[in-house]
Amino acid sequence: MPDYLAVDLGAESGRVLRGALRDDLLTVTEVHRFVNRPVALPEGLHWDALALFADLSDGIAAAVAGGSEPVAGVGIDAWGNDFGLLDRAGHLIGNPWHYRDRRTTRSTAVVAARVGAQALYRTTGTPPLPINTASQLVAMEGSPQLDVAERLAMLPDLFGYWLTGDLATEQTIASTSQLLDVTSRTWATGVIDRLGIPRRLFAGGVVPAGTKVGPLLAHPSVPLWTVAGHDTAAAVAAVPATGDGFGYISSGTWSLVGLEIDAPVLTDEARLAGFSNEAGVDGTIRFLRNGTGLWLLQRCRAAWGDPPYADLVDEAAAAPGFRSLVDPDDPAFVAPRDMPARLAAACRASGQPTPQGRGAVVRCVLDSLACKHRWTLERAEALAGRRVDTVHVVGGGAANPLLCQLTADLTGRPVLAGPVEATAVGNLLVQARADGRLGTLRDLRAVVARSLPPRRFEPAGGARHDDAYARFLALLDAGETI
Ligand code: LRH
Repeated sequence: MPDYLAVDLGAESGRVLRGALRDDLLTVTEVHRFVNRPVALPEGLHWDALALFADLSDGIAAAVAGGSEPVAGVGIDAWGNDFGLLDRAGHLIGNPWHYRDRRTTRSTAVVAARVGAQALYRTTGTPPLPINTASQLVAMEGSPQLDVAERLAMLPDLFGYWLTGDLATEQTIASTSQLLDVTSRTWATGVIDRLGIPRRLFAGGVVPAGTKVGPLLAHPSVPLWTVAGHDTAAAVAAVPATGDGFGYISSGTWSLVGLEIDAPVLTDEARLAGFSNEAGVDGTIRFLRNGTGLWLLQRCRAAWGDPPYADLVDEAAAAPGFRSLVDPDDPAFVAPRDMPARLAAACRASGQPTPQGRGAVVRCVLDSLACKHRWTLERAEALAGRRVDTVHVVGGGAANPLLCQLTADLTGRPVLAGPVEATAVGNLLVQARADGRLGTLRDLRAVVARSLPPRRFEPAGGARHDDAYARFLALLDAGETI
């Protein structure tokens, strides 16, 4: 039985993982891990696409050479929104921008003004966010790079193009652009025209997850498959749910909280609450909200000299709960530096005690994330008209027992935590299925539940959590930062 390789690119690190599917059990081993170091140039913040490509290529070469079984496929997933532009010779023009670069602060208003906020949402299902590809392209207006650009490649597709020489644009990653029609899953040419973005950039069309792209140039016996190129879509595909009544939190740098539904919710309420209808595998819709997640903890940890996460979580568990709360989506927390000081300033500004010491700061972050998880889950349920009985937490946050317990306590639903490697697992299983080895999405999830059984956290309930949540709601009302 052959193995598959997942290239999984995250904002902090990238990995190449090997997946072996034997008797409907998946085992995943990490082959290669590398740092992802954004580069700040005078003009702004970029990804180092060449370093990422060199690292992922090294990982693939090591995996193909090692291992007892042949490799039957490679798939690439990455964060959403970002892209490279190719010239008419197919060469990359400039360095891909980082979605955190500040050049897009005014773009969302421009995008909405040109298309109309309602019409834009009804067509694309995406609310205005500065990180959207649409916002980024509008911010590039007048750039000579756009004059010579012939094609746009979302980042996982760009790396796939470099691996094979063939550019395939995959649906789930394209749906993070705010330029894909949510209903037809083809490029929204009307929106593209109104935004003044050259239509030729989108000439190639869009293919679903599980499409064979072509053989790798460096390893001709190994094909590249499109997987769910958007990491969140790959993670949602790997939620080990056994029924339909579940909500999910893909918990990493971001907290993506939402539901899987069959048809998009395109109401004004959903738009104003900031919900996206992103494409999932098999025509599903990921109705979710992009919220700030463990980014707050990652940046605190960096400010403290990178102590182990486990130490920080232990210290937070020992600190008193719900003393001070912040809205994780407060724009004050977007920039990476001085996070503990920014959190303290937000607590002071809202008349709460400033957290003293690492444990108290981390506790403030985790309590606040759990409150925002509840807020988002309840909004998703109300907007989609559906109540969930279980919340699956997948991704890095599933390894944080305090965050999982607090999320169970606040939402009042059992939390099923794991797999931590959900993005890679989704990536691998989409390939195995495209290769004819699995059936429906439900079958795929059953493999995950059997191979990597989730850990269960029961909600504790109690007035303490409701009081804390009432204070959190008051904070949101005062800040209006949703
Ligand atoms: C999570 C994620 C998220 C957003 C953001 C930029 O890693 O993909 O869904 O698109 O990164």
